[in-house]
Amino acid sequence: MENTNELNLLIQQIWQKIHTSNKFVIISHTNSDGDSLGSQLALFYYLFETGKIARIYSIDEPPYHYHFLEGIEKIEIYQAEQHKMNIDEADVVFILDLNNLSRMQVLGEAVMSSKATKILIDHHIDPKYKADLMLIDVDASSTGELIWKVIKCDPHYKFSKEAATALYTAILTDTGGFRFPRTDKEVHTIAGELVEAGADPAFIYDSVYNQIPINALRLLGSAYAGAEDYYDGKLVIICITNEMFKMTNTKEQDIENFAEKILQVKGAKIGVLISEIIERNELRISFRAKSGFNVRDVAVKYGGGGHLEAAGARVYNQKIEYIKKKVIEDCYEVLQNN
Ligand SMILES: [Mn+2]
Repeated sequence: MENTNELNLLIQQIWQKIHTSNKFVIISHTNSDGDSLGSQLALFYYLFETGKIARIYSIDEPPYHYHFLEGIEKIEIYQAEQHKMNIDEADVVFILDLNNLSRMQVLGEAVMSSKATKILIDHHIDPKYKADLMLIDVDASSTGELIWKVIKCDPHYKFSKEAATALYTAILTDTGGFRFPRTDKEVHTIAGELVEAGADPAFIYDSVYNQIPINALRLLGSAYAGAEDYYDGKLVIICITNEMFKMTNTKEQDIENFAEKILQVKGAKIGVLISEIIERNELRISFRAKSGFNVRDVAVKYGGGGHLEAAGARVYNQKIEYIKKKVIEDCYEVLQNN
């Protein structure tokens, strides 16, 4: 959203709605990440600490390297028989870091059929769901940053250590450790306030990033060894085949954060990671780019999406060599247009 005043008004409106409501449900996307989990938990703590009733529902388990977050056990795996009533009876359902409910299976259906006020808070473009209140700011570093702004409307609230840790984690991870282009002064100011409220940067960094299993390190080694570069090194591609997963005894969850490492190569403007997930006959394509190179449009061609500089797609029943060749061609256009 371009208009700051409009945005601030909306943030105030959302907080007013919180202030006058009592029962809340919070949901976010599948394949949880630091931003989705941190945003959900921070909002949960805020609601809980100000005397509201809040529940978090998910359709999958949070990854192990986020288990250090206080309150992670508050995230309940959604069971219609047990939980649908709570969604029906909620005053407000928050939809965080997510703009497409159709990917949420039964949980998405339950939210859509509920009479609750739906509030969507997100920083991705092109929403596919229309909520009652939509706080979408594509310039925000993370959904966590937007949650921070909403909570800051409360003149009486002081961030607890738990809420601060959750939000710091959200911002840390969605800025790739304060490195991505949208990491501005404001992001650092917010982070500073969160540290003041008790978030421990070294502990959080260590908990999130320094947790890779030794086998994942071996997989990364073989992936690095096979890296290919094109167009004077502006494009670097890494493929992880089923064979490589097998050789190192690793799985899909072991490749988290691999894609962004590609941009560490000198001169690389676009990094692509293609992973073969044989159980689903799927190729998972992750795109990362330096500022100004729009890889989102490439991801969209393959039925995916994301941010301008960090996007992804999944294709099915295709050969890895064929997709790689096509992606290389598509990236040429992005490099040309810049
Ligand atoms: Mn996010």
